[in-house]
Amino acid sequence: MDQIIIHVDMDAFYASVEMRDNPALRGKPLIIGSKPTERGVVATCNYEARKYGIHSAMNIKEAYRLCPSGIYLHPNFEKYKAVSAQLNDIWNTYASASERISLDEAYLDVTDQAVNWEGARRIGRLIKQRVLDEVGLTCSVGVAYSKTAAKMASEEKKPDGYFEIRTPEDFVNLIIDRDVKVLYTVGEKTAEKLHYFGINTVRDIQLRGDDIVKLLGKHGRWLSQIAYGIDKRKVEPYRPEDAKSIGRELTFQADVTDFEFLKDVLFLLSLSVENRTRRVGLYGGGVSLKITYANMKGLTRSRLVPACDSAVTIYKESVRMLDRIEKRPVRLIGTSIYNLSGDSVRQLSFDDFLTEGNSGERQKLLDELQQKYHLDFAGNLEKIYHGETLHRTVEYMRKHL
Ligand code: DCP
Ligand code: MG
Repeated sequence: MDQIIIHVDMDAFYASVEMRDNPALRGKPLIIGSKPTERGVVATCNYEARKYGIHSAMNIKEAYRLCPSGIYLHPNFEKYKAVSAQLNDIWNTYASASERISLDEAYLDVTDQAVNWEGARRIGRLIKQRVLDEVGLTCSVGVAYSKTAAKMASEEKKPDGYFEIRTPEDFVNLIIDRDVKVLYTVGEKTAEKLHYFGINTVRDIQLRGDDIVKLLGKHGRWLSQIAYGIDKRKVEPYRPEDAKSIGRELTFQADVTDFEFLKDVLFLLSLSVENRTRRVGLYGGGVSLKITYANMKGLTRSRLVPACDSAVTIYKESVRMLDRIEKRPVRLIGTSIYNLSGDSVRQLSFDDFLTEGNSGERQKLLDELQQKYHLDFAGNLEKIYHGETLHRTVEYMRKHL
């Protein structure tokens, strides 16, 4: 055995923190995200609410239709970040390398500390116990020979789960007849494509390796490896705040000369950056704008800002920089935040992400955008955050200028 990896993932994270701190919420369907009267989505919900079919990223109106008796709360990011820091302190004790994926999830390389599988089991159990005793929350732990298998294992017995996958054979036996979506990196889009070509299960991927490489290229090669349980990736000691920046950029199908349109695009890009930044619980100390002109000449501009994770700020700062550059046809535009840190000396209270200082403005900008281009995001903003949909939306907007 080359490595022993633990994947730990909190159960219904935001919702569990709220239930921990307010016993009155326990045992009832609890949905964290927007309120039913607002526009927005479900960030997460507790397991009682999941029985009604509610899940992350669902339109809040749809959630309300499924469960009008549920309790709907705004998220409290500051609190989740503090809890996340506590969790990391516990996890990291047992790992030679720890890779934070989001506020509630990490890979731990425990090869050295564990020595063998019995040792790994002790560590896995200990982590669960300490998280419960010291933080008052449950988590699910997967112990395995690879990252993919460890993630699979932690999901296998959720919530409050514990599961081991010691060998590639065990991994393959577990998933061979499951839908391709079970594999890490197979999202809705890829699954749809594979299904279309009659590749439905992991077994089909094994059998049709060549087709899959033809169909998906490099991603296909990865999938045909992972279908046999082969994953040599190491746990990369990484904290999201070590990343240099979080950004989003977009190349247009045809060059853009209308700078007002560019501003609208910047708002969508800013929403996407905001989403990613909040998911990892960080703030930016600066905003930067990137442009590539039609003649391939590029430029970037940056400005320092107070701890920032909001789309409105990213947008406004980017627009301010855009106003000051030469107006020539643009081929690519991007915005990002940099100088990332986990701490904020906040003037704004984040108790509630929709009553946040500029949330009225955020909604106003969204409404204007929708009217101008005859769009209806109603709860579908989550989709915009993914590159492909963002790209399609922007091209649609351009045609409806
Ligand atoms: N989150 C979010 N938007 C999403 C998905 C997740 O804001 N589309 C937030 C809320 C979650 C947290 O990230 O509490 C962790 O995400 P997970 O996918 O791990 O979901 P949970 O921890 O809530 O539930 P599970 O028990 O399935 O892990
Ligand atoms: Mg989780």
